[in-house]
Amino acid sequence: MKKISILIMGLLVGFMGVQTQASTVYEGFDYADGTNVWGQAGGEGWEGVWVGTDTDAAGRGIPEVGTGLTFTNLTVTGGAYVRPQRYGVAQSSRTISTASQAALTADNTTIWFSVLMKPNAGGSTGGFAANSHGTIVLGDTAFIDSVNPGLIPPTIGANGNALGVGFDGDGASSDNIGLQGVIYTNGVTVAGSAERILVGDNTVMVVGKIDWAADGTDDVLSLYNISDPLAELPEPFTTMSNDWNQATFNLVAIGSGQTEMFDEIRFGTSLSAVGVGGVTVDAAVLSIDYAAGFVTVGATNLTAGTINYLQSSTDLVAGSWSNLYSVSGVTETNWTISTEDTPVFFRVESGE
Ligand SMILES: [Ca+2]
Ligand SMILES: [Ca+2]
Repeated sequence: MKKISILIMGLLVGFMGVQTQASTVYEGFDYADGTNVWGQAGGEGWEGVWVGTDTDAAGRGIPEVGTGLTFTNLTVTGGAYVRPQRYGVAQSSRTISTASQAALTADNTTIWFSVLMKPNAGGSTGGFAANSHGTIVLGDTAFIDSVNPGLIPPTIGANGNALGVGFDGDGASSDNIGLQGVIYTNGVTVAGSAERILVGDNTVMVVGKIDWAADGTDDVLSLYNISDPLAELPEPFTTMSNDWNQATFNLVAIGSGQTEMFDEIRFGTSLSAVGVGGVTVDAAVLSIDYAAGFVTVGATNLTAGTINYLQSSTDLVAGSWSNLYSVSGVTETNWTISTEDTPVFFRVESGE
């Protein structure tokens, strides 16, 4: 990540680079492997524990803590939510705290979420991922388990409202599993299947952007398929709109009938708060020292893995910047410059 700090001759200037904001809500499923998800109380920004139901009389589909999902350049913790076997239909939900609800549901704001998802945990789980419609939403009502989400998304409870993302299996092959937006309005399901994307049985990182409008105007959900959390956000693969009164949205709900995995659930008020583009890089700190005929600019906090340029300019606001020196492979250096020249502003630029 590019980082710049500017030093005005005779004045020490150091400031921080891009800061990573904390998530408002986070769940990494950092619980003992193999334990029931229901009753777990960890993570951040929640109120109470995971609760749920499963229709398999033997309880074989009750979600448990499995091996955590990972994704390049995403910070992860603990295990993951996984249905160990396909039998029955499961629905789980957890209430977010009053403070989280207030932070995430205000009109005329944009919020973000991210989640790792995989249709099939693998192994001899009895799963048939090709049918998967495992879905995760933010809303006001939990899913019900009495309708099998084998061909359709999970069904929400009476008059429920929610929005999120789910798998869209075609029932034929794991390779054909898609990802789609799913929204619920007064209990009615709308699947964004026309804009589904193919993901197969892989771990996918989905980012959601929600623009909450004022009542009377549609709120907008945009979903992004992330290949690298540190790269620029791609174009959304789908957008869906509806005019919700989202102030009552206080549940994260998961519904599934196969062996789906969900992990690293984040909600926040910025993209960096959900793990995207959020690497904290401190800008170089510059110091300055004079000696007869020379000025020494010292730099610390450099990024060792990239090229760091000392640049100068004669005009801090409108001037162009020229490279004077460069270093790489170090985190600090001293540059000694003759003061016979006219540049009066110095900065470090990293990464190009
Ligand atoms: Ca995890
Ligand atoms: Ca609204």
